[in-house]
Amino acid sequence: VAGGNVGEQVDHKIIGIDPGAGLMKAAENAMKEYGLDDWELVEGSSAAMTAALTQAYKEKKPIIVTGWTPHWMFSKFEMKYLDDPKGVFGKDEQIHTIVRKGLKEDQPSAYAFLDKFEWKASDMEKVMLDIADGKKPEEAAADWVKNNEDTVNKWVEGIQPAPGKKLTLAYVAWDSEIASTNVVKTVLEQKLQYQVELSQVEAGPMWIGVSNGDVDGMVAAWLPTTHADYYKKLGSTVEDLGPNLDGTKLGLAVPTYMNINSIEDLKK
Ligand code: PBE
Repeated sequence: VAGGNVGEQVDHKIIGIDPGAGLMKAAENAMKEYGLDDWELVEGSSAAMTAALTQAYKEKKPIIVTGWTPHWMFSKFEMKYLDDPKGVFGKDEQIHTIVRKGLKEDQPSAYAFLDKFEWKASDMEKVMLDIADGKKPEEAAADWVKNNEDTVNKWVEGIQPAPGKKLTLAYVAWDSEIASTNVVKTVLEQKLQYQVELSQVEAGPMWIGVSNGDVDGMVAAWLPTTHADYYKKLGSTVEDLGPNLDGTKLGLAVPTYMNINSIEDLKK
């Protein structure tokens, strides 16, 4: 590891993701709260962030990224969250399923399944890890569905298939949501005979799409904190089907070979 303080080592950069992510707003708040005035939060994408992390990790170089759980980075790499004594990144929250108003009447089968869909962080991580290891998202999702027949059958128990009916789901290219959305698509297609189209968009358009009915739903709403702004604006125009996953976390993450433990250490 290079000399100098941690700021100098990483050129005062925190590697962020797409600007629409709630995580980016949280990271900006953290920089304000901890007085990191001369630091820069680098915008990019989920994929660019993990590429930078993978490269730095290989060379044992210092790097600070915006991180979240569930995420494969914590199983592929030895990583730690920096302590957040001011609690800027919030507490554990849930990922919710959100659908457009009227879906219940138009597409009762899809609605019933989406309402039932719920899994564990470890399930999502398995799919994410397979994708990180090179499987195509559809392939990783299909494998997970095959290996979890009991769980999947419980989700669709008693629901009438809807052969050929079309459904559109929005998602953002966050690794976690690539995994969940592909699993939901696979179940809708394999078990309920839907024809599902996935629409990859930014976070704002994802929420707006469900709100104005351009898309039928999404399984990517992090609440109550991360997507609080979107929910405040659009929550009353959509239907919230509640949590599909519990136990998430957001923060600044670093490889454990870095000699810092807290966001406060970035000031030094
Ligand atoms: N994330 C992953 C998203 C939600 C899912 C934490 C990067 C966000 O920050 O909005």
